[in-house]
Amino acid sequence: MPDEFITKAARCPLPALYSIRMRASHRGRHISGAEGIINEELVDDKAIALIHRALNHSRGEPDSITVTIERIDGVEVKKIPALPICTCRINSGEAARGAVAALLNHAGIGASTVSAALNIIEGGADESGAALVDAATGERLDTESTGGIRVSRFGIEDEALAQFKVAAAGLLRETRVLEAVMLASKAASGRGVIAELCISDNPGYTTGYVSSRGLGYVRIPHIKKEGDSKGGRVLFIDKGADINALIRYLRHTPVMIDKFGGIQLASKELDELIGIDNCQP
Ligand code: PML
Repeated sequence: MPDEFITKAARCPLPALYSIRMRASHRGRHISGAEGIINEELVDDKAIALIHRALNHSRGEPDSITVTIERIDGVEVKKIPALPICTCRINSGEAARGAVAALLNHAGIGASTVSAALNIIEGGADESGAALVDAATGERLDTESTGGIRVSRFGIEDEALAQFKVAAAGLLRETRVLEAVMLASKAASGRGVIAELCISDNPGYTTGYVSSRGLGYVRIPHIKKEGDSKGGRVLFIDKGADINALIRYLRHTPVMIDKFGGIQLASKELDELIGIDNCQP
């Protein structure tokens, strides 16, 4: 049959998937970034939403916004489950620091590596990506570029998203949490990643998280003071990991979350979280 008689639907029986990524900056300083993997028919709306978000960010007005839209063709999309979500009961900055150290220690990361990670995040280097840090020594492993490694090309399937929305009803900043959980879930699925620590660089957002495959996604309120725009991510990496392969995976492999991992809305004591070894009820 000549090509012109083959309808678009027959050539593309499944809707095409697109990776969409936004990055905004002001004089080279990172303002915001966001992304998703979405069906073709959502691309216009998502692009507009990302531009709107870049223009209305509490870190300031950007002078450069880049939106990249890329069709995912001929590449296998890896499916992963979302990490389960829970919140540690915290009422002070000091308790938050203690919880970060205890949770990471539970994941096998020593105190000196935790303080190396906090120095990177709070050093004010304004990195838009994640720092990769040797879990045993605290040494920085991503040396080939500045700005860290952006964990990229991830999305969530409709059913898992619908389950998240029902379960997270009533949660403040639901979209921010969802995006962070998606990123943390992709990061945790990378070979050699032991755990992650994230502190938001948004000056008005004081909840961060520690995540790992064993702990799940543990939210830590009061991880920084209101008004502080220093933040970032550190991924703690196992000694024998193939760093180049891991960086390729984190940046380029398309990943879809196909299972919602559950969310516990009521916060839990640190001891309880460490005792049960993940966020599942
Ligand atoms: C960010 O977007 O700046 C990081 C978000 C961390 C979200 C923590 C949470 O509330 O679960």
